[in-house]
Amino acid sequence: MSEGIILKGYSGFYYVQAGEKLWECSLRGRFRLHAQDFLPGDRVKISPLKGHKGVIEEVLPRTNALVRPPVANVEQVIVVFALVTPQPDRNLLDRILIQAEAAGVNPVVCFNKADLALPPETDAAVELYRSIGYEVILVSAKSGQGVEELRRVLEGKTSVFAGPSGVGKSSLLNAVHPGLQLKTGEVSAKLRRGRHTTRHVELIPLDGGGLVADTPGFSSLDLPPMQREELSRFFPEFLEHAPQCKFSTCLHRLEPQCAVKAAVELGRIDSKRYADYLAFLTEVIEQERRY
Ligand SMILES: Nc1nc2c(ncn2[C@@H]2O[C@H](COP(=O)(O)OP(=O)(O)OP(=O)(O)O)[C@@H](O)[C@H]2O)c(=O)[nH]1
Ligand SMILES: [Mg+2]
Ligand SMILES: [Zn+2]
Repeated sequence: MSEGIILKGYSGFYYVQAGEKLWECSLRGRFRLHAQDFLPGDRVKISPLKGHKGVIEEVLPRTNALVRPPVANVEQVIVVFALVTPQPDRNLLDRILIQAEAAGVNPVVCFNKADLALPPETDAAVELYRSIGYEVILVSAKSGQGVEELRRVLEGKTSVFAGPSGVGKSSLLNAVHPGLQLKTGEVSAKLRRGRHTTRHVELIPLDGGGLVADTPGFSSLDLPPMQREELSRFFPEFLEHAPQCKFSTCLHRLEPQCAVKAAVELGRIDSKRYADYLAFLTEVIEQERRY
């Protein structure tokens, strides 16, 4: 038996890389009812059949798994948004950051289409997330700006791209890895959205070592299950203010003498981030009721 990693699942088969070889594997009968338990990124034991065909015998324990995109054993999430076309959906960006942190995966924010945006606009988005403490890179699949930096970020690690349709995830991978020829699609002029060109999650081995998943874009994402008190830990910029709140249990919403709200009013915390926090808090409280 040899050990390998699932690169993708497609119409009942799993493509497993073991050593230099790519195996087309089916599942043992007893696994077939649980096919959703096999994700790209899963480490598996396979026994070879004829040629490049094999059977998955066993799946090894995971270190983590993301819900969207569904990939296991991830080391970092590259959160890809376009600076324009489509305009960044900041609420979704903040959700993806929370998902990554809750799964224990390092996020890297990647703003693409730098060639289309003017400096004041680009600086605002980049500076905001940098000031919070996130690693941010500014790239253009079209002009090549930042592509070398992205290549270095991906080298030797298992990464996944996450973001909406049309932001340029596949285009960036094509730029990072010449010769790849992943399909890319226009952004609809009418709907100002991407057209869901990428249909499946696929881990791609990189020349410099490492794997990166190209993934279908998505526009909604549920928050991970948590208690209401936990939410603020996903907003690192609140941390220095929260100890000055009058109540130690402050949810930074309606409570009097809240230092977080005061910081928002003084412009020390971004008001859109705070608005996302409040919207997420409502959602978390609704979720709590359902458990
Ligand atoms: N101007 C400009 N256009 C870009 C850039 N990157 C991608 N595009 C264009 O944006 C459109 C969408 O690119 P894709 O790579 O298909 O986007 P995607 O994120 O993979 O989309 P899905 O597969 O649908 O999730 C295409 O028309 C690309 O040519 C860029 O840096 N600058
Ligand atoms: Mg794509
Ligand atoms: Zn408070």
